[in-house]
Amino acid sequence: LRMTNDLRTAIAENSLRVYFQPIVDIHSGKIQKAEALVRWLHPQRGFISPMEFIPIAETSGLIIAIGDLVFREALCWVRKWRELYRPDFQISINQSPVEFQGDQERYINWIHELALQNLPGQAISVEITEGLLLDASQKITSKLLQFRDAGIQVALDDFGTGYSSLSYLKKFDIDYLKIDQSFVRNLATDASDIVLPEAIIMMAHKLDLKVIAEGVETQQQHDLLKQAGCDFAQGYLFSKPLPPEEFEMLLQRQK
Ligand code: G
Ligand code: G
Ligand code: MN
Ligand code: NA
Repeated sequence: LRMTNDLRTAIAENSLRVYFQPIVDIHSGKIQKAEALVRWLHPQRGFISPMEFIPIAETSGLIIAIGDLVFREALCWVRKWRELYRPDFQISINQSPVEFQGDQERYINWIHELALQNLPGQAISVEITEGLLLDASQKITSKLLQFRDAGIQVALDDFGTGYSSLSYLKKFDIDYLKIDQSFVRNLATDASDIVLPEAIIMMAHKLDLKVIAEGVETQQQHDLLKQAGCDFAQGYLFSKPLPPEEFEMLLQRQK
């Protein structure tokens, strides 16, 4: 309860921060996208991980305000970065299941906001988890269609760790699979570990999906994934999540 109140105050006082982690096109080496990751700078406790406060935000309903805040912040930066550095730059936004299952009206507002700022839907993408697709309710389906119609892309986050709802990949219009870090971690130490990413990449491409590998920390992991045909990579090899001003310096340097 204490945490909930602190979190409510943090939102009101604008002390949540949005960091950005680069997503690199494996073939050109260029930063083409970023994932928005929220950070809470607590006045006494310092930075608190979203792993700790997102669950609290979900049960208290504050997740909606947090998601909207991340969306607005992402929009502001993606607009600038498309103008100055990369016309097709995209920022991906995490949507927790609770949040995604909420009111549809909210995403109508997002789409409206994009239009107001003269941004195409492709300026953002939404990361959801596999579990959501298992519950193939009308509510889920209509939201995915709503995104599709607006040009907003959809990524399946943490792919391979959940329910592996493979049949749903065909059924729903998904744009990206994000291979979970756990498949990337041992890539260099165990040669046979490339087998699963390879299979995921091959399947994804047959279904016309692009693949983003997460948690890429070493050049060796990167090279193996590149060889396997992976499209994008994200991880400490390139950069940890950064405050927007620092992220912008990376983009500027690559221009
Ligand atoms: O950066 P990392 O420690 O930052 O993130 C931890 C977890 O918190 C990840 O699973 C990530 O998806 C989640 N997360 C980070 N930012 C957001 C956000 O803005 N919304 C939601 N729903 N989850 C987020
Ligand atoms: O669940 P999701 O994939 O949205 O969360 C991404 C999480 O992974 C964030 O906490 C982010 O800070 C973290 N992360 C990003 N790159 C790396 C990496 O190269 N190694 C590790 N261990 N974690 C990473
Ligand atoms: Mn994510
Ligand atoms: Na992930």
